Amino acid sequence: MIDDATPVATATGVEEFTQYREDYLRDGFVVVRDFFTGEGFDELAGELDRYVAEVVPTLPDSDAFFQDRKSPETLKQMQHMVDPFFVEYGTREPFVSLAEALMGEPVRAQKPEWFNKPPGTDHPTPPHQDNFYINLDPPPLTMWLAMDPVDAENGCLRYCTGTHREGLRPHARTQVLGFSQGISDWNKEDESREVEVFLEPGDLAVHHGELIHRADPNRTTDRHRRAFALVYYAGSAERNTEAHQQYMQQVVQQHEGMGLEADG
Ligand SMILES: O=C(O)CCC(=O)C(=O)O
Repeated sequence: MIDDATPVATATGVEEFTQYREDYLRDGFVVVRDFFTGEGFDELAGELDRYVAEVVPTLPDSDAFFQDRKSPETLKQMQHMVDPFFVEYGTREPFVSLAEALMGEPVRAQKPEWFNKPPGTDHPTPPHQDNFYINLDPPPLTMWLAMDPVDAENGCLRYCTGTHREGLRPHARTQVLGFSQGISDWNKEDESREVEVFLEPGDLAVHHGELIHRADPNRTTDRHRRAFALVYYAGSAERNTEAHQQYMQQVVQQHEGMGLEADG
């Protein structure tokens, strides 16, 4: 059973985005410039600020990750955002139409996530494949909307082109909160296939759930690297529940090892 996504959503503008499907299927990612700008972007940015100020202080440790819990400005990740504004955000246009165009069938949306690399923090994103965490067939896709300018200095995403066509790689436990598992046989050839994804606010990167990706730490002293993320499941997707339970146990073990309070 899949209980962590909306029911299959209605999309009304799929044709506008079918042009991106060929590149997505070949490379495992696409970048759509100026995807979400203007009033929609400003509203989202304002709601994210409100969520950070008002909701995050009420969340359990397992739903909002800090580099240093005692310093609110080091907030680096929000999981499965739960208030009324966000809970069904993934059913909105233009996100849901792009998801359906890329997936080739109607989709379901997970609750949104938010990723930051606060300035001056040593917080790399280990190489991983999202479907090692999510365990769906067919694999999901992730949309990553830049809320700040993103470049090599502040920790842009790095996509390993074409790796989504080669299956899941072995993962092992990491010390990075929020990314409990990383690829354990990461090598020079993977690195040679990497594409750096530089984005401006409102640009969107979308990656296939089995595309290998990672990001360096933010090496700047004054620039955040915030992104709003939506994960979509194919309407027909089935979960490998055994693999998923195993992954969830690994997350719990990581959180316990780091002294985090459990959710619920
Ligand atoms: O923001 C990051 O550094 C990583 C995000 C990521 O791995 C994802 O959205 O799948």
